[in-house]
Amino acid sequence: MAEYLHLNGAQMLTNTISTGIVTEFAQDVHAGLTKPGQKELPSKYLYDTVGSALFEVISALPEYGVTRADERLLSKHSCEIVSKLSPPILVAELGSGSGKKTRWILEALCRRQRTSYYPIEISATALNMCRRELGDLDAVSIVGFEREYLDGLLEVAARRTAGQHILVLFLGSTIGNFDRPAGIRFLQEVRRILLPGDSLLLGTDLEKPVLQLLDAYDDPLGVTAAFNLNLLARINRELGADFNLDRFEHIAKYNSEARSIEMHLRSKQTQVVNIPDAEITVPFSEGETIWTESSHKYCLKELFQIADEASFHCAAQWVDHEWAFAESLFIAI
Ligand code: AVJ
Repeated sequence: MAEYLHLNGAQMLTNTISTGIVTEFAQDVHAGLTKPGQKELPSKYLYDTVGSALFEVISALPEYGVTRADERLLSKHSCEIVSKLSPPILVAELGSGSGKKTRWILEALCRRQRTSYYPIEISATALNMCRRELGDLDAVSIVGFEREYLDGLLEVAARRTAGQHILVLFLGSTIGNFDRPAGIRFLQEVRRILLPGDSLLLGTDLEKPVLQLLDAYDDPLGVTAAFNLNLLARINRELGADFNLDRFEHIAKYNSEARSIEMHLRSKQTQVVNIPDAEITVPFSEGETIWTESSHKYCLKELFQIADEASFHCAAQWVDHEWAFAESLFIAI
């Protein structure tokens, strides 16, 4: 124990001596923009108050069918989905977003039981939207966790009473933001927190024609561009940086090897940006990009394999045919 404290203290000391960088956001910006080769920023930082609002608008765009497909499937099939679970169930959602599509699952569950619902979100804005959206469901008690997914899920698991099963919702194809190996590792971590008989409802966007994807991630109205550029605006607001947004542009490109659509911010000219709170000055050459997000697309078959690799059994799938998207129900084995 003493050893542990000692090591910990030493580590903290090194950190404070070498840098005055205080927030995790500043640390991640520092690491991503000083990386040799491709500069990058973690996609989770797209969702501040402005970014969360812009994502809601993206979800309403005709070119972006992901959220509507997810909602359609849940509105049509919630009763059938819930019928495959053994009660009593408590619900944990990784990244609740606005909570709109979760309503269908909660209503289906409420026909059988009072339901505890635990949204887990790093975005306080999204948590508030979700509380407002679902607050009217009388038979549902909502306790939100402003945490990283796995930390939040551990908290939920600690609240499980004997005989209760956990249903984890991971909707909207958020898993697509991980590359394939990291996605599997993440599901393995989720599985480690669960018990046999618990379940995971996983929403995934499916492979579709490249032109359709490019339109979905670079819409003509420029909402996705604003969503992406807001990350630089956020660094200006929160870290005192001097990004000139006119000197960067949003681009979407398909990575056929990874089967993912990528968002980047491309520097239109040679320039230097100061980010005081991340203690860096960042040079950009003309055409250089910051990689901000990857959205991986799946095929139905590989989801069975993914389930196996994470010690789940894929018990059922529901597919939307208007916009290729699937819900897969994984049961922990
Ligand atoms: C919310 C992560 C599922 O990857 O499609 C939308 C985010 N990025 N448009 C996605 C997003 C650009 C979205 N997810």
